Amino acid sequence: MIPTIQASPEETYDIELEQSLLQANAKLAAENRAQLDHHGVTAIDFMGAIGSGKTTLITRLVEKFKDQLNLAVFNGDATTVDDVNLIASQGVPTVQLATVNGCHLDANLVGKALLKTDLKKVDLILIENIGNLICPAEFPLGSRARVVVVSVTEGPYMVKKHPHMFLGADLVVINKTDLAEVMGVKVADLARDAHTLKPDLKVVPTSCKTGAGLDEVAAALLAVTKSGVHA
Ligand SMILES: Nc1nc2c(ncn2[C@@H]2O[C@H](COP(=O)(O)OP(=O)(O)OP(=O)(O)O)[C@@H](O)[C@H]2O)c(=O)[nH]1
Ligand SMILES: [Mg+2]
Repeated sequence: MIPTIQASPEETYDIELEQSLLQANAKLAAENRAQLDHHGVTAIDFMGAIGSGKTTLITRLVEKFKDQLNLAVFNGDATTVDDVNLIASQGVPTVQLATVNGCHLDANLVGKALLKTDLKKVDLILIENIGNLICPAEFPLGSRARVVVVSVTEGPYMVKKHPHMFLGADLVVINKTDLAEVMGVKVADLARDAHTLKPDLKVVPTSCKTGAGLDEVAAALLAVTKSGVHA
């Protein structure tokens, strides 16, 4: 028998701290959203495990969008400037969000990045969250849509094991499908697990390497963006 330690509701010191933190974040997220809506700006938050392909997907979307929309990109990265430099080299205004906790972005940091962004000149902000499939789910940022990028190289159980992440998603991208066969992972099984959690969830298989599925992702995000633009 393997011993299990199950946290109990009486452990209130943990719970009280977490609740007030989450409430404070939710309030700031609502303020971010109000500010974005006021300017007719859409923000989209890209979450997913380390290395799932968030930055690569954002670079592909920047290529697709940059002639039709005014873009900005916020890159969550606690340790390097590699991602933000890559995006900046595409000629898009960027802000690096270097978290202290290293495991998720929060609405306070995003609010500070908004202060550094000329919202009158931006239509769409793509936000790369910190690589993590757990904590970011609890910290809304004020975005209009949340995208989860899961790659076949993470194995077959990632969707089942992280339900909160997928329940909070508006779009799931199953990336690196070019490697599915060699990984022995069935894309259809990952999609089924996502739909078991949330039947109406939009799921798009992609390969950022071959370009498969990227037009469908772009179309879905464009629809979200257009719905946020002031008439
Ligand atoms: N074969 C293949 N490789 C990919 C694909 N998408 C991304 N990669 C590669 O996967 C690696 C990680 O991609 P990133 O875009 O840096 O991943 P990330 O999610 O931003 O990673 P972190 O910022 O560290 O959390 C890079 O070497 C990419 O070139 C894909 O669809 N197929
Ligand atoms: Mg990245």
